[in-house]
Amino acid sequence: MSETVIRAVRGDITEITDVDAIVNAANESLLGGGGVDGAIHRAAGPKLLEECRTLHGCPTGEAKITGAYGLPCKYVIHTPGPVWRGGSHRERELLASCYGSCLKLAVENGVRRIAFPSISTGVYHFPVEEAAGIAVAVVRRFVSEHPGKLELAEWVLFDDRTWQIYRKAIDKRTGKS
Ligand code: AR6
Repeated sequence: MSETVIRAVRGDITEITDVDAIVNAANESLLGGGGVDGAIHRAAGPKLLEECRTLHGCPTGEAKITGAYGLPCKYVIHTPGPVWRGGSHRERELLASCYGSCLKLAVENGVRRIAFPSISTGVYHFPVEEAAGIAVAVVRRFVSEHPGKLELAEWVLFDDRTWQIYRKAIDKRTGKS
């Protein structure tokens, strides 16, 4: 059984062509917004919003799946991350739950290659180092508990600083640095 590749790449998640699903850092309405959510809806086209309207929102920490329409993948997995409010409002637990919910939905739908953005670290202000540590830990645990299910789990990071932080979090856990 080949091992799951876990990596961080720099780029625009709407342009990733070699995955089955991309994850959207959404809000509870699932009706679009700014940041990566806005970019995903723009690239997918209006049919994505039409499908999202049928879902009636999603609680923070959970996830829902839709088609990808104009995007070069099969599915979009939407997850509202927690807004950072100082760290004592279950933010860490909710962020971990976002990653866990997305991964569970992914394998239930036969997704073998998945790309995440940096959930909650934009307008929701979750500190990036901590978010990266949580994200990498949840993905690693899931992969070890579901061997052979995923070929690739990656983060596609828009800016250089965020990319470097996720790279470090991944390297730390593989003992590379
Ligand atoms: N590809 C990859 N990453 C991106 C892209 C892109 N095309 N565009 C932005 N990012 P944010 P959040 C990065 O604010 O903090 C929306 O309005 C961005 O640089 O998009 O979870 C939703 O509707 C940052 O590193 O998501 C919600 O209301 C990361 O994506 C709210 O924002 C996440 O930033 C969610 O806030």
